Amino acid sequence: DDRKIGVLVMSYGTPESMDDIEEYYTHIRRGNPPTPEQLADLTNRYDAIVGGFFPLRENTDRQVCGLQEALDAIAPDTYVCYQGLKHARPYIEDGVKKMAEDGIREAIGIVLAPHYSIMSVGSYIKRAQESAEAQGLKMAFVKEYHLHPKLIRTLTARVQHGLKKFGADVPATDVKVLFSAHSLPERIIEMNDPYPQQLLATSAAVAEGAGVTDWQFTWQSAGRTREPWLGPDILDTLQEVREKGANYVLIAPIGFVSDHLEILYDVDIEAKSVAQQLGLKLERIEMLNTDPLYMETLAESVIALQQERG
Ligand code: FEC
Repeated sequence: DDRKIGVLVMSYGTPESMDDIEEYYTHIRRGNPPTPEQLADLTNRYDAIVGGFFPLRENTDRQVCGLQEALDAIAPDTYVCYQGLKHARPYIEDGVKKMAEDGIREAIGIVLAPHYSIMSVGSYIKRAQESAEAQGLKMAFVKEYHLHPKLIRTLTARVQHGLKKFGADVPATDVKVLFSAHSLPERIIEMNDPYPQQLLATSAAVAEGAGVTDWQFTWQSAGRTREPWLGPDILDTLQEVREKGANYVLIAPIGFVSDHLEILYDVDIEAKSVAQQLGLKLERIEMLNTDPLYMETLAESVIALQQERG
């Protein structure tokens, strides 16, 4: 239906099966195949979380359906959602092509990541924009939604719920809250990238909403490359807060919106095991996945941009 407005929902992407890990990893590494050791290491991490099942794929599918429903509830028969992944099929370019084939002339792009960095959301947008131009499609993009009131509200509720995970005899004031997000190479700082500031703004708003005063922000999941990445890394932060006397830590990975490798392995297995060695009790907030307030955040961001466009 060419009167409908396309919505390209973009997400990181995950392999379809264990056999696809090499192709996926090669794509992330911009065409450079991983060494056998690197491939084995990544395969082992997927094995450890799921053993042949990739939760991000299903979660992204559900989020796209959830956004479609949220859009239909606010503006029936107006928007139609498509999926485009950064590192797996259907790629961003496949999603744009599909919209064009379906006769869509005008579309909005949005990424399933709330904070803008030129190296993250910026690169999704660049690829979508280039392909839209090639297909003769008019596209506009939601760049960020990290302070949308409904996003803050649902993250706040999740932190409040998380604070109770330590049991009735542990008062919330005894818990150190660590907000986290995916690290990026340090050179984004020289580019004046808004990513670190936006992450701090979300953290501060959620901490305030939840009445948390003892919190800090830390990075996680830094890439395995030679250049320096933004720190402090979560594993070092755990050690530091332990040395300063913390007994209970709640991780709030506000830079992510789904259960996937960076949560189920990097936090739930790796960080938990370091915490255990340090004698720290560690819990984490539940990820958003298809949280209705998150779906409304996305839908309202899309609609606001479309209205602005006129
Ligand atoms: O569950 C899954 O299958 C996918 C989990 C996953 C998510 C994710 C999110 C982000 N990444 C970001 C940046 C980078 C940069 C590099 C990089 C490398 C990897 C590797 C894997 C991986 N990332 Fe990722 N990322 C996920 C998975 N990421 C696997 C490769 C092995 C490794 O280093 O661990 C470095 C690329 C290079 O080598 O040059 C940079 C950012 C996000 C959060 C925003 C978003 O979702 O787009 C930023 C989920």
